[in-house]
Amino acid sequence: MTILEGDFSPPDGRFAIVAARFNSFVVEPLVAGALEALRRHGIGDDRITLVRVPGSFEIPLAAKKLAEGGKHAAVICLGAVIRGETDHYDYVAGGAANGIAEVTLTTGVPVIFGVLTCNSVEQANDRAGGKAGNKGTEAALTAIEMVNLLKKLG
Ligand code: INI
Repeated sequence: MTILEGDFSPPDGRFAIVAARFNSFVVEPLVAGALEALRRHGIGDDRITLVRVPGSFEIPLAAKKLAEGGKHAAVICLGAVIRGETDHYDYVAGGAANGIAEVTLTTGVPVIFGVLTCNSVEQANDRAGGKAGNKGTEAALTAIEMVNLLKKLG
């Protein structure tokens, strides 16, 4: 049997982070967690591109440009959509999720979904370094694993 899976050995290539400014009190800890994970896996700042966009809805377009550019091994998307009084939440969260899924499949570049979709600020804080960990860190680790897996898949 052949089993192929990515590991967390230091990967080659550049990594991009696309971060939404909306709900920055949640997104900035996600960015910090992602940067720390990349650095701890041997990816220096000279190999990291950080792109900021207004909100999570704008993440897919920036991710598409980066993925199509061919200079990045992976793109890590970070944002926080928090449910409010209106159905705007559903459009923003759905647009971000569907857009990111489309970009990763059409480009073949790992584009990681690190966009929190939460019912409350408390839930979001829990996932941005609180009791549920840091989803930015997890997104960066997922990017490293996928880059290493794709190298094996050829
Ligand atoms: N953007 C977010 O990243 N999170 C949100 O919770 C959010 N809400 O709730 O409105 C949000 N809206 C802005 C959106 O991403 C776009 O920037 C805006 O609609 C312009 O296209």
